[in-house]
Amino acid sequence: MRFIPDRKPSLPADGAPTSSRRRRLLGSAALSALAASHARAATATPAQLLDPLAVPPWTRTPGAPILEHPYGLPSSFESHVVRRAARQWPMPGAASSLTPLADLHGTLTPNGLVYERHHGGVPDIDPDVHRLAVHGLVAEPKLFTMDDLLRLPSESRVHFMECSGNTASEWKGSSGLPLQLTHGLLSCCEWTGVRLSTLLEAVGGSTRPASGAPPRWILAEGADAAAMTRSLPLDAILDRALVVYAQNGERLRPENGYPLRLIVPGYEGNTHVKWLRRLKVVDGPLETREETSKYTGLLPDGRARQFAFEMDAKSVITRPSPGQRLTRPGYYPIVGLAWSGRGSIRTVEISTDGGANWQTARLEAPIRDRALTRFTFDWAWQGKPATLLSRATDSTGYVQPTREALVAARGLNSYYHYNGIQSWRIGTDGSVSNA
Ligand SMILES: Nc1nc2c(c(=O)[nH]1)N[C@H]1C(S)=C(S)[C@@H](COP(=O)(O)O)O[C@H]1N2
Ligand SMILES: [Mo]
Repeated sequence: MRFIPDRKPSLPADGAPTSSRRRRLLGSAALSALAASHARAATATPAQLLDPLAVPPWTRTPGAPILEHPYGLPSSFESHVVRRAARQWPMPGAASSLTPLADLHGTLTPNGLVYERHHGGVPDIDPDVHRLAVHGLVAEPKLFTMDDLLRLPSESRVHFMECSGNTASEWKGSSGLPLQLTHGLLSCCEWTGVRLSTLLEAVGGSTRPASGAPPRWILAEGADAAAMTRSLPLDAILDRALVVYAQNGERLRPENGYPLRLIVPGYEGNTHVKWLRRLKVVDGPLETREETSKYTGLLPDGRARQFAFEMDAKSVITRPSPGQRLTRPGYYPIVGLAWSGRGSIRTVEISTDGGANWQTARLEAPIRDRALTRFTFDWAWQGKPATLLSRATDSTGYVQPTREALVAARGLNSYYHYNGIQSWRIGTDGSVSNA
């Protein structure tokens, strides 16, 4: 069983990230002000320290009792941090909602904010009745109950999931939309379940193909009204794919596949079949609807890209982003997220002048395989117009392309797999827009 250890970020004693650039940008005035307040804190009497602090209403009475919400909720002051839909869907069951990336911190998406994409609504599945069939080219085909699966060796891994339709809004140029609606078909969770290879061992292994036989594929099918079905190249995903029953420490949410889903790290979201009820080992792709009529990309020469499984390296600045505002010139951290379906993130570069100059951002550890990685770049806004860009390079050396390069390679009939460099425009008034 594989175990990916966490690396702790190296922080100095005061807990602030090490950056001489940041110190330089903060300026000596800001630093000496900081030093002065520390000195005051050291010499002031307790009475002086408390003096300016009024006693607010919530300190004057006892707070709410325990178990007011047996399942906890965010603060009522955070009620704007919710999933949103980009448009009114004609059939609300076949729709998507997007993750509010600009309001999130770190790299894990809270379960209630994981983006949703359903083709036939969210089924209400009784886990005691649900079964997973593993059959086809295997030694001992089997029906698993949830209890059977919970008794198999499990592992927990952090991976991003991105719908291949994410950011399709930008194919034809800047959409003007905010981050949640351009990049919000993206989440990252700690998933817990059984490795696909472990599951296949539990059915006696797949029957060995004769030499010269076609490569093995596996068909995954969901129990929802859409019966979402995809074929996947088995040997490529065998050691990585997980059949999961939990996300971020609790059982899957209904909208994310309760009680069971497939996670194929790095592959387009559509292959992460939810409400999983069947895995069939086959000797080639079965050319289902979702891999022929959908989830292919029409190229300029009239041919279509099929089985473009891996999500190419991509990054986006989450702060500042459209809808936010810089209130005065001075220090701003430019923060964002980078990810790659082919491995880990090696570097993220930032330009604040529309791509003329690039500088390297800091990456926050741990930098995990096929997971969101957070970056920070220390920046001083001069109070003038600026155009902010981020560009990711992954562990294979692949560099996130410009929109122009993508269009040159794929044309304008493509919808899926848009990973172009995103630009945010800062106005003289500090406003941020997607222009
Ligand atoms: N059974 C089933 N699995 C499914 C889907 C679906 O509609 N039905 N949608 C797919 C698509 S297109 C995506 S992007 C992801 C979305 O997963 P999420 O809703 O948990 O974010 O699930 C995939 N798995
Ligand atoms: Mo998707």
